[in-house]
Amino acid sequence: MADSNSPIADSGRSPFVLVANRLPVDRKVDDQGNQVWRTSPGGLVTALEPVMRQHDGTWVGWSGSPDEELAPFTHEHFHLAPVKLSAADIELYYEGFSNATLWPLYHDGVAFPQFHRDWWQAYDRVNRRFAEQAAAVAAEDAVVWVQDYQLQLVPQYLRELRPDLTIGFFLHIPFPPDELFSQLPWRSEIIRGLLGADLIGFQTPAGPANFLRLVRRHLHLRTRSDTVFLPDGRLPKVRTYPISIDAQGFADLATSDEARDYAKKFCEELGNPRRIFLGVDRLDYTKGLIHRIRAFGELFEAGDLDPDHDVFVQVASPSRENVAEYVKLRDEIELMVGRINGDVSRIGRPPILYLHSSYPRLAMAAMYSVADVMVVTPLRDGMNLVCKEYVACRTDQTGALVLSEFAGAAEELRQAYLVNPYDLNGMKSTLLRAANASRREKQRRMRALRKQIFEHDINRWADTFLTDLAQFREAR
Ligand code: GDG
Repeated sequence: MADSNSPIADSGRSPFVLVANRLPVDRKVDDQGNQVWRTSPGGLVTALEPVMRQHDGTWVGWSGSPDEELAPFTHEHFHLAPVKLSAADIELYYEGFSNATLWPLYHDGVAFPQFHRDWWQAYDRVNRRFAEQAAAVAAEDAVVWVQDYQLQLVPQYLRELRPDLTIGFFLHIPFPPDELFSQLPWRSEIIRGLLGADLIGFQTPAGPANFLRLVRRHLHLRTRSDTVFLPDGRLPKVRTYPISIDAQGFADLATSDEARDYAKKFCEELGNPRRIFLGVDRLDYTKGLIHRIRAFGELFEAGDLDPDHDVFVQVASPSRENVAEYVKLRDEIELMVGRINGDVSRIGRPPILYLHSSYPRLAMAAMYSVADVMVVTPLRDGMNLVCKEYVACRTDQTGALVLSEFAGAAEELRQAYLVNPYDLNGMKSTLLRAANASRREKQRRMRALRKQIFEHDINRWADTFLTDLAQFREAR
């Protein structure tokens, strides 16, 4: 591939290895028509870049294309060690077990999790492959940090292959209670897989509590406080590390001239409404889009919101379009929005602007900076970064955040307008309360939210996790 890539450095072994389902790069076509790699935008990539640079780190992950055999290479500050996935692996391990078994099961079962033995076998096989690649690129006594629900067996396989390594694991989505998790036919295997790590991190305190209970119940192991006692003498720790965003980066983006221009045009195109309500989500059934749109439909139909002056903009970025539940959800949403707009709209002014599309980060920051009310109402969410990005972009301390109690972020963002998204009337009245609050009231809340987010940004999250992991390494 024609690119600035160079083969991986020296011995190809790194003292720091990150393992995630996807590599932090996407393939793009440049002006000359060549295929090149571009670093993907995103909080995790931004946060880990300095760590990767400082430790000459290697990132293990899938390139995003099926059946592609790629040798390790270097792009910008990242050494990349690709893991090959066949079309069948993608269907069974990724779309199947990861996104149609684990994803719904770990999100309160808001959609039915499907259990298929061949999906599990593929998950097991692919996890082993990721572990083998990590083992191949990790230097003696290296630190390896494994990310997320697609790779829960990697810590154990990696430990078997390389007992010298220090292994951390972080789960980005909720970890479910016993009552749900125990449905999983392979529940003990997953718990054992995770216990290969020295440190297991979750988004909220419910994670460690649920996990430790399962360890006692299914593996009959002793636990005390945040520690598991394993028969081989190892003592893995289980703790909470709420993830965050590059708060200053978002604030800078939102105040840039380009974002201000974009925001101005955006408002003009909307007809400069009195109030903008905004939702930004991946199109996912966990994000509560149906409940949210229904609430807005009722508010417009009842005249509580006025289509001449109020608009609800919903950005739904395309996601997992090969998974059946997601196709169904998209149809349902489009039917609902069409009905509401048909019933309520005036010519040229639909009350709900539904955008099934992805936008550049600059556009997102611009939209956040002009949204009077940000509506983040997932049915269950590990953390939710969108609400934190909104707060970071409110450099003038205005705006109101309506936030679901079931987002991990609600544990920290107590000054948001908290709602139960299943309680339609409660959600409607809170939306109106947030929209009609005095400027003073909104500023008081926003100031507190901003303090929290700027003091607990993504760098602090990564530093805290890696410092704890290094301590356990010393203690070993
Ligand atoms: C998982 C967990 C946890 C969305 N649309 C566009 C776009 N985005 C960006 C947002 C935000 C990110 O995607 C979404 O992050 P969330 O946290 O809201 O949700 P998940 O994707 O479900 O993430 C979640 C997270 O992992 C981290 O641990 O918080 O609970 O489910 O950054 O801005 N970005 C751009 N265009 C879009 O159209 N550029």
